[in-house]
Amino acid sequence: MPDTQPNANEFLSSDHASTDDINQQWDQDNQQWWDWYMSLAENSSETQTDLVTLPEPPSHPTPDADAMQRELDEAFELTDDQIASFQANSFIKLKDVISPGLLTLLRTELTTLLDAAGDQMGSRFGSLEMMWPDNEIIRALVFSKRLARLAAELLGVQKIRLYHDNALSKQPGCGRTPWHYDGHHFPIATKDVCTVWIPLQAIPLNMGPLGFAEGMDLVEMVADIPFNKFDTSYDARIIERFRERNVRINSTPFDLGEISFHHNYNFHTAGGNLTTTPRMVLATTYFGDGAKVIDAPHMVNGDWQRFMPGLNPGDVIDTPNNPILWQAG
Ligand SMILES: O=C(O)CCC(=O)C(=O)O
Repeated sequence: MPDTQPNANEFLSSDHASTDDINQQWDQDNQQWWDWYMSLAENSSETQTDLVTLPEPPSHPTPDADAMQRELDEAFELTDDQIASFQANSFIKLKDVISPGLLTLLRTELTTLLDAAGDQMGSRFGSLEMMWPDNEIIRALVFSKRLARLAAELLGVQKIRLYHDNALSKQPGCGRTPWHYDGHHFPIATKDVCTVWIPLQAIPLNMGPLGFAEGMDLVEMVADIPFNKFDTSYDARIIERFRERNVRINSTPFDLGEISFHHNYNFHTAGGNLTTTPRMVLATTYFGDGAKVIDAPHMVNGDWQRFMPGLNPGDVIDTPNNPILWQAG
C-alpha cells in the first residue's frame, strides 16, 4: 500500500491523481510540470521571514550583435584540473564566463518573454522553453560555441547536441527546488548530458543559488528511496540520507558572470527566493551525439516530445530541434 493517499497533489491531472504509478506520460505542459515538481520540495525548515528588499540588478552597457557574437564564440580555456573536478564531483562553477553587459541584455529579453507568457506571477517558479527558434538573442546564447565547447570538454565527448533551453524565474517568495538529478528528468539514455546554468544577476544565499551534492555515485547511494509524486517525502529522505552519509554540498552564492555546469547524475537543489528580486536564470541542456531516447519515458520526463518531435522510445536523437552545437577538431 502507498503511504500517501492518491489525489493528494493539487497540481496533478485527475488521471495522475488517481494512481501512485509514475510510469504514465506527463499530460500537461512544462509550466504545469514545474508547478507540480516544485510542490515536492520540503519547505518546513525554511523560517518564514519577510522578503529582503534588494536593489535592482545593475544595468550594464549592452553589447551590439557583433560584440555579443564575438564573446559567445571565443574559447574559454579549461584546465585539466577543472575537467577532472567536474568528472569527479559532477558539477563545476566557473567565474567571469559571461560579461555583465551581455547578462543585462539577456535579463531584459527574458523578462519580456516571461512577462508575455504570464509566467512571472506570484511566488511561482516561472519556466519557458524552446525560445531559441524565435529569438535571436536567446539563440546566440544557446548556440554559443564558447558554452557548447565547455560542455563537450567537461563531458569528454567530440560532438555536442542541444536538448533544450530553459528560462527559470524563481519569483520572490517561491520555496525550495527539491533535490533531484536530471538523469531522472531528461529521457536521454546516456551519461553524457550536462546543463549550463547561467544566472542573469548575482545570486546571494537568500535568493536561492543552485546547490550541488559532490560525487558521481550518489544516484546509487539513494537508489532505494522511492520517488513519490504526491508529497515531499522523496526530497525529505534525500536530505536525511545525504546528512547521514556526510555528503558534501556546495551551495555558495553566484557572482555576476559566474555560471555552473552540472552532470545528469549530479544531485542538486536550491533554496527559496527570500528576496524581492526574481532569481532569473537561463539553463541549456546538452548531450553527446548518438544518444537515444530511453526505452520507457515516464511523467518525470515532462513534455519531452516537444524537444525532440516525432521520436519514439529507443530512437537516436537527431531532430532539427537537437542540432550539433560543437564538434571537436
Ligand atoms: O533553478 C532551479 O532552482 C533548478 C534548476 C534545475 O534543476 C536544473 O537546471 O537542472
